Amino acid sequence: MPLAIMKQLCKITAGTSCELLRASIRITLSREQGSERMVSSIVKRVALSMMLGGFLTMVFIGNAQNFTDLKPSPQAAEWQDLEFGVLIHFGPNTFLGKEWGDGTASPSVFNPNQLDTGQWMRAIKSAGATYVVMVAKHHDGFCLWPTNQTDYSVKSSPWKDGKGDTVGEVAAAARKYGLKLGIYLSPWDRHEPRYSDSLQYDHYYLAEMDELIQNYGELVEWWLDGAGSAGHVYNFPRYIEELRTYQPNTLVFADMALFDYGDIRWVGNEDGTIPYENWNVIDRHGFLRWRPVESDTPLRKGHWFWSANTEGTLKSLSELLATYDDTVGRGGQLMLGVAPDDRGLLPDVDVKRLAEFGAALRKRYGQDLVTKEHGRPVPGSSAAFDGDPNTYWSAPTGSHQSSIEVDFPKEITFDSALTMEWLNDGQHIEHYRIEVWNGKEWSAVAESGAIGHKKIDSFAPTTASRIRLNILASTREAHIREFQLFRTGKHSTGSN
Ligand code: FUL
Repeated sequence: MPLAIMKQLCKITAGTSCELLRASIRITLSREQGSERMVSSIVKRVALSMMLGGFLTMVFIGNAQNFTDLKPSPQAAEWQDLEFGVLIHFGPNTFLGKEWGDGTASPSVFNPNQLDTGQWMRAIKSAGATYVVMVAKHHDGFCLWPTNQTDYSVKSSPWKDGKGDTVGEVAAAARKYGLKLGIYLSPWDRHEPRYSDSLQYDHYYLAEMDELIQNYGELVEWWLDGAGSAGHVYNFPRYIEELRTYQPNTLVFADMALFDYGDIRWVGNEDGTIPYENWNVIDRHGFLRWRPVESDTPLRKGHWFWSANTEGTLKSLSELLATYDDTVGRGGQLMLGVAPDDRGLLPDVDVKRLAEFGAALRKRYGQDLVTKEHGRPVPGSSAAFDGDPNTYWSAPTGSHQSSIEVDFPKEITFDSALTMEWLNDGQHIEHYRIEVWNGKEWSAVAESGAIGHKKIDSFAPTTASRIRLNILASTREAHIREFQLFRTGKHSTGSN
């Protein structure tokens, strides 16, 4: 009997495990002569613990995760290339001067008489944004598309005699102007009576979501706002299942406390700052996930919705430029909030500021000195200096240190560097210096840690003809999409 069991187990377990099992049975047999029942039960116990051990080993190996081994999905890599999006808030709050409506406002207040989503998109585009996320429903529960799930929507408003569809107009204009589209559908709903019943509300949210994900074309981002939801239980896995069915490439933004396994994480503030260092892989309850960060911040300080007499809160150009450097320049996504006014137009001052922002960004980072001043990269590294982020240079396989260098026919003066890591194989660079040759040795103008999608370093104006990116530590061989140099004239802030 014990031998039969052993043979069975030998088929289940393999190699050395089987040897161990045989040895343990041999010992058992010699000690427990004649007690077949006892042997059999010990064998069963040994077998069980070995099977359990094997199972746990398999689970462990299967789940073994390493921060720098994780890679982004193709969708995440593409989304990170978008870098700068705009979040649009518009609804009854716009007409009532509120930030958070309580869901009691009459739909009759929603009546923009000059609504022009083309004007919104032109202004957004002028800032250099690549996509828009439209708030289809804020916490007040009012739906900006003619939903069949509630009467609390544009259908009950005087705007276009209840025949309008703001989400539809935004979707059409975004496509016309070459901007990708995302949707914000607030989980917290202060109007809908079913909100008090989690199960019923899940059905309601799902039905609303179904309309939005099936009728407005491809969506690049689905925004789950965590505000107001403390204590409410949502069936997020079900929502995301539905989203993935119809929009398999949409990335889900969510505060980590709201939804454990979103695709994009909230930065934790609305100031337009991403704390450095910024790594894309995050440990959430022991589970590692590629979850890049997004920083949402409104164009008018403290105002996601438009309200009268708040022009003074409009961020200055220098604040916006600092925001860009502290978000995109730290490898994250900038999500800037804009708010059409009660006419349905972006106010002139906002339009002007957006255009100034875009122009200043192009002035700062539009003309790379490496290409402009005919920089000559060391052989083999030209892909990092060609101004094309679709090509990249790779350090020798398996290396943990490497450098790339460029020299110029004439000295150049520069005060900023923009470096992009190719992330498709994971994020690897941990420590680097930007150095100039002073005739005798290399000296550092900037020293920093993670690079990630994009890293902007700023320093005092420096003049040199030989410049290098010296990668001092990378968990695997480094991959660099771009190493660009600029003379921006910005105030020196040192590297971070
Ligand atoms: C927050 C909301 O409460 C604000 O009203 C706004 O929508 C912002 C983008 O997210 O959590």
